[in-house]
Amino acid sequence: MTAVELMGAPGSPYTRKMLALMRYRRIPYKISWQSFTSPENITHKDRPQPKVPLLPTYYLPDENGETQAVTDSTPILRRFETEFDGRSVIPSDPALAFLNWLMEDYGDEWLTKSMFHYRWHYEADIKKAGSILPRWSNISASDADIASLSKYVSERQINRLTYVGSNEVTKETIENSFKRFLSLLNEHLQTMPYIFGQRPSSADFAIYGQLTCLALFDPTPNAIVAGDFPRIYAWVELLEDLSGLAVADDDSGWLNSAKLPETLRSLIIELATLYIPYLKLNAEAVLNGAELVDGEVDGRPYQQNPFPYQAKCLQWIGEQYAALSNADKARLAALTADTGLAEALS
Ligand SMILES: N[C@@H](CCC(=O)N[C@@H](CS)C(=O)NCC(=O)O)C(=O)O
Repeated sequence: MTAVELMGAPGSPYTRKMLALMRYRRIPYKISWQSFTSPENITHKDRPQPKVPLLPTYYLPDENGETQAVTDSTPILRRFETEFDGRSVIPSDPALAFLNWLMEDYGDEWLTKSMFHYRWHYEADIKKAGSILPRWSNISASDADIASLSKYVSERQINRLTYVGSNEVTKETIENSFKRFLSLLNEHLQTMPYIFGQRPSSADFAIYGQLTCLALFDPTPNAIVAGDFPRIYAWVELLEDLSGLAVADDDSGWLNSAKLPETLRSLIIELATLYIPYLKLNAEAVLNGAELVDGEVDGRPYQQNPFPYQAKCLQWIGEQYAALSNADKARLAALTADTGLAEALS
């Protein structure tokens, strides 16, 4: 089997999401530890460039066999579902697959606000990230060279806090939601080892990706996770390499979708009352060409720059929902009754 090629960095939560996914799925890969912020981005200068420079960047054949640089973990991992057999990360029941899509999106698009906020807001986190991130793609660089790169990377990322939505207005909302999410996941992991049962789904890998930063690396959130949620810390380390995990060849291992555990329903409430309302607020601002997303999220004032990509995320959620059969929609409604999901999706 030829190896899938990509460029990424250990400090990138989406790179970590995909590396853990490929290990679990036993997809051979070849990675170059680079980032677009490395001025000496030598390895990939001569390669096709992606439309939007993001990590990870994959180099995959298009329909004519031409190598293209592609980004965005969500569609790429679904492409892998069709190209590589076995060990699927998408629940076989369409209603669960829809909930999995939502949870994956929450990890990628909302939990990442905590990741970026904690990394680039507090002094201790800025200092650690600034000194280590540039070394991951330049391990033999001199300390003097790293010092200038540290400054460059830190200033660049701190300037981007505004796009992610971390500011004085949203700080408390982001931090409260992070701690609440940890409590909910902590409860859920006491009923089963993964979000959708006895085997990992793409939502687990998305959440894991963000938590590699939050739980394992950045000192402020690391203290919260390791101190108050040691189960989650342990879970993140386990997800890193599931290549040896035994999973059945058939569809078994997904939770029984006749009835969702209460701990999963609590996580769905978070999607319905925080995440989807946030996506709607952002999409409205994008649609109206507003200069600012300005409203309320989680009962508190919320402001950030409009984020067109996340307006697309809402559209994709709508398309996923629309693609469900009427019977699956009815089952989903029954499974998630009283969570607020039906209202959020309307
Ligand atoms: N939706 C994308 C998001 C990828 C992304 O935002 N990657 C970050 C790094 S973790 C990035 O490359 N940001 C731009 C930059 O750092 O220049 C995915 O799922 O892959």
